[in-house]
Amino acid sequence: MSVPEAVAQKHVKAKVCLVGDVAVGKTSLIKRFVLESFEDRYVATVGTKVTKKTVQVDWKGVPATLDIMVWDIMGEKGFRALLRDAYFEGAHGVLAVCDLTRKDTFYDLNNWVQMVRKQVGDVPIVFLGNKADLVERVVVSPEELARMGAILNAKYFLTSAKTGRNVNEAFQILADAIGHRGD
Ligand code: G3D
Ligand code: MG
Repeated sequence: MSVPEAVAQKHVKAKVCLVGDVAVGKTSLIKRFVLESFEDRYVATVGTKVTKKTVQVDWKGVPATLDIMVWDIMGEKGFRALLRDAYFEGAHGVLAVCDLTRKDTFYDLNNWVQMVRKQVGDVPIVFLGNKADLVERVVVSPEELARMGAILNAKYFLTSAKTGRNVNEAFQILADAIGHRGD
């Protein structure tokens, strides 16, 4: 009688929410991460969309397959308190995105983090300074992001949904942080 050689790997699931001002690139980053594509045509969307991507992580030290359920906010103008509860309910981690070419979106990271902490407590948060490909238009420096990250206890990445720079890396670091906590 044959014995199966491979023991089934642990399989876990996590909810990740993207936050950040309108047009910073949240939907584009998700498309890049999940579908490995970038569409130049902007499609205004309404409601919330969830997509899934599977990555490998250490789950409290044990290798595991993690299904990341990625939640995208759409129509941020209508992002009222009622929607907020449902959006953040049970979130394990958050990617907070700003547009490196618009300073106000960087300052708003602070407000987004306060909202996240209020809604879901102390989950891992990673900052993404997005649109790093628009080199001549960048007005937010890596040092500023680093400082904000240190104050708000978040790692940060300079990303581009357009070129793909650091997109997988940012999602993986967040997945690793979620796996490290393992809850
Ligand atoms: P949102 O979901 O945060 O609202 P979107 O943002 O993903 O819809 O992106 C808003 C606009 O920024 C889109 O352009 C999109 O193509 C562009 N964008 C997103 N990420 C990047 C990036 O990394 N680099 C560059 N150059 N552009 C990016 P339009 O012009 O269609 O509004
Ligand atoms: Mg969007």
